[in-house]
Amino acid sequence: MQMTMRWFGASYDSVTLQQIRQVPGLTGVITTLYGTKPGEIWEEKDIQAIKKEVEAAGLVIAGIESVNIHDAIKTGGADRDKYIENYITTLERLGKAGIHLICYNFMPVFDWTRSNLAKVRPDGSTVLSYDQKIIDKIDPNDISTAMNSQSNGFVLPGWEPERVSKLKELFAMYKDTDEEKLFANLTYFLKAIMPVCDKYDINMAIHPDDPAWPVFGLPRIVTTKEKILRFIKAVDNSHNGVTLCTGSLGTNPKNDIPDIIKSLKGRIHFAHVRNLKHNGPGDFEEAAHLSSDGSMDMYAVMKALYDVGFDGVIRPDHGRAIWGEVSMPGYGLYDRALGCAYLNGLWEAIVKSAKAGR
Ligand SMILES: [Mn+2]
Repeated sequence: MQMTMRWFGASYDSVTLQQIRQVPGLTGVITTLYGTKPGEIWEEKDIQAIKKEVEAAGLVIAGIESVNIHDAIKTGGADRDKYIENYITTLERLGKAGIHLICYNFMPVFDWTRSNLAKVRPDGSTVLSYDQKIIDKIDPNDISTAMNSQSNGFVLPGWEPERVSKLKELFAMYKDTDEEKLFANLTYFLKAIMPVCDKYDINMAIHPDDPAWPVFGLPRIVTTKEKILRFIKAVDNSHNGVTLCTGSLGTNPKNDIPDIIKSLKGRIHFAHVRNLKHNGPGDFEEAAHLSSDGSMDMYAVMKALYDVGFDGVIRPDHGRAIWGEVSMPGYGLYDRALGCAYLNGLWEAIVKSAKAGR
């Protein structure tokens, strides 16, 4: 596996490439052209510039998170083929630049959602949390204001103000999009892009919906083992794969993560490994990576990845805010670095035990 950290680009991130470079065992970053909008074709010069910048710091771009999907593709709108063509052009340019991993999501209207971006834990650290009872009281038109008011001044991925200013329009676009239509639109998109993925050996890794249930009455289709296997089988090409995000799938305690990993052998191209603490139905908070700090068995997760022969890119996903660091919520340096060290430690123990036949 290749250990990485997400980096949003020098103009958007509080963490520098030089700091990331000093995390032991870390060789790459997951980045994006953060200023681009869904549907835009990425400029070759911009791809080259960020590649050079990352490589100058002694790192590589291990993948892109995300190349976002235009709403016309998600809703099956009249102009979706134009946006799929744009997406293919971007993939072609990324493939030519030697980038072979793309993370994306297929969530309607809203991206990842939380009710609190700085819940204070007993040790004084703060974490992102979600409580369905609080979300149920929020008008969907106010959720972006609620999220962005807690962003520490950073632009939150998926919550860019220019997008959320068009909420009414977006809800109208998705009016007729139920689960089945969303599924059909996803497979239509995947079938259209597979040839370019084959040509440039690009692994597409869909990110699960977060949380893993419908929010504000909008359909969500990347939430359970059965639903994931359905579109994996519908477009049966190894380049059609997933981002195994334990923190997203794990929001639903019924999701057995090691079992999901085993069922997706060969199709997990990217892993986001972090822990959560369940406080009650529909109520969870993010935790430190260590198993004992949350509700998940992180050893079992890493062991399952090892057992299916996972050799893809991994990142610790989110971290807590600790030691007074101010960053984009979930994306400080300190706790993600601790997460990297812990996951690397688990992995080393698993590999050595397996080799010793224990
Ligand atoms: Mn994730």
